[in-house]
Amino acid sequence: MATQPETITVKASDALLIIDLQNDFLPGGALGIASAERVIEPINRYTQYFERSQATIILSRDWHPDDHCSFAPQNGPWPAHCIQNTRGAQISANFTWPTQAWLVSKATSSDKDAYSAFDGTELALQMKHCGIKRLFICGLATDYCVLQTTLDALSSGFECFLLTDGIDAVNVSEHDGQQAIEKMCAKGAMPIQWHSLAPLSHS
Ligand code: VGL
Ligand code: ZN
Repeated sequence: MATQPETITVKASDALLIIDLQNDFLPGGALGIASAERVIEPINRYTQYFERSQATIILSRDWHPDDHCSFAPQNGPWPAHCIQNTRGAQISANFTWPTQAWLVSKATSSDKDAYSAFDGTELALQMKHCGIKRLFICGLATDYCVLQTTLDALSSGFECFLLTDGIDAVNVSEHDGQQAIEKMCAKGAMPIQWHSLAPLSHS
C-alpha cells in the first residue's frame, strides 16, 4: 500500500480561497452546475477549520455589469450570469460565513472578462502585504475560474493546494474538469482532500 502523505497543518499565514460560490453557478442558476451543491458542505467545513486555524478566508465573486462582453447578446460564450446586485450573483445562502472574510469582485468591466481572481484585482498584492504564502483553493468552476485563479497564483509565487472535494466543473466538454485538475497539478498545485489536513485539537 502506498504510504499516506504527511498531514498538513494550516498556519495563520495560509489562506483559504473560495471561488465564485454564487447562485448562478449552482442548480437553478443561469450557469448552474447540476452537481455543485455537493461542494457546499465541504467548503463550510474548510471555512470553519481555517477560521479556527486563524488563517485568512477569501471569497471571490464573478461580478458583471448587465451588458458584459461574455454574455450571449454581446456575442459572448455564456448566458447572462452573476449580474451585480442580483440574486444570481449572491453567494449561496447555504454557505456559512466566517466572522471575517475578504471579498474580491472580478470581471467588473463591461468590455473585459476575467476568470482569475487575480485578473484586474489587487489580490496578489494584498496577500503578499499580509505575508500569505500558501493558498488552499476551492469553489466553482474547476474548468474556468478555479483553473485560471490557480495558474495565476502559482505564477505569482504562491504555493497552492487544490481542495478536490470542494470544486466542481461546468464540463462544456465531458473531461474539461479532469483536464483542468491535471493542468493545475502539472504546474505545481498539490491536490488534497479533507483528510489531508491535521485534526484540530478540541480545546
Ligand atoms: C465562471 C464562466 C463564466 C466561473 C465565470 O466562475 O468559473 N465561469 N464566468
Ligand atoms: Zn462570468
